[in-house]
Amino acid sequence: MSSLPTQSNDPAVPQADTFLTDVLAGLSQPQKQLSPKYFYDARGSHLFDQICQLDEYYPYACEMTMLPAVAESLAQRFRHPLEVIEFGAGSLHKVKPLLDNISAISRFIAIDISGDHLALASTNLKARYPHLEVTAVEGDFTEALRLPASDDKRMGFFPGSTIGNFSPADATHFLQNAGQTLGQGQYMLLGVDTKKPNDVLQMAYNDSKGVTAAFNKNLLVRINRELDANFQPDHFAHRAFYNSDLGRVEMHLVATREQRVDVAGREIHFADGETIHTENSYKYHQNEFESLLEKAGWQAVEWWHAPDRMFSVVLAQN
Ligand code: AVI
Repeated sequence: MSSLPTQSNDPAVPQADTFLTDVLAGLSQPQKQLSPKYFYDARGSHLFDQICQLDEYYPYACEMTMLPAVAESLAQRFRHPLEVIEFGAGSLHKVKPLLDNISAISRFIAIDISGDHLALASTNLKARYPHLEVTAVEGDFTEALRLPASDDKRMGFFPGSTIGNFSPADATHFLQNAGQTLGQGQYMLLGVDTKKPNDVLQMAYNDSKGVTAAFNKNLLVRINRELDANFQPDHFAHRAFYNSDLGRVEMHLVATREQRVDVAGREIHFADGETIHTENSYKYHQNEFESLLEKAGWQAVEWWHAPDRMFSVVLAQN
């Protein structure tokens, strides 16, 4: 199987009509909502990379600081050829500490919904690690996928606390599917964001430069471009807050006036102050996340924690 270019893992790739159906269904709910998976067009992926460089957005820096030590400890555990499969791979920054420290890694398979972004990132990765076999798969990593056959051990890699963007039920479903994709007796390395004081979360999701606000509003720009809609992004405001009852940061787009928007010929009404719920970012205690893993057929094998437990990484086996 050739390592490049990006290949499409058919039914999983979101088609324009799926996007339209999802958007119309989401905007027809009493609490309007849009899936955060649609944030990541080219501009959205770029804005997310910028978020990761912000001082206020601690998850990226915490995890990047932890990963070399995590990788050194994994290098002791994995001494035979190991395939690493990254789910929702994005810019492929996070895998570099693994590639730099775990010599057993024989092949890297990157799965992401944003094909163009992934193809470019894979080409750059291949240039930096010329001996590594790199396969880029454009697809919906939340579904079970068919990987190229192999006898090597496999370790799924799901960093960045992206698992927090799923509801606990969807996270369980994702972990079950990942278990099917990887096979029995395989491993999964996950970044998990932890519960912490409200003000830290408040700053992380309401950054002073307004990058998170631009990331949130870009969803409307994307809908305008791809679905023939006429949202006026300036008529919406970014809102993010920690919902302590549900243990999650919520992001919304708030209509700053009453308005009507046309989406592919369908008129959507917004009352002044009405919101579109665009993202949840769940935060977990270690025991809560272990229960989630167990429900999905995984066992935590080893945990690593950033200072003050600002962020955690866990290795699980199924
Ligand atoms: C990708 N994901 C883990 C990010 C998060 O923190 O939930 C997305 C994000 N949303 C706002 N800032 C970052």
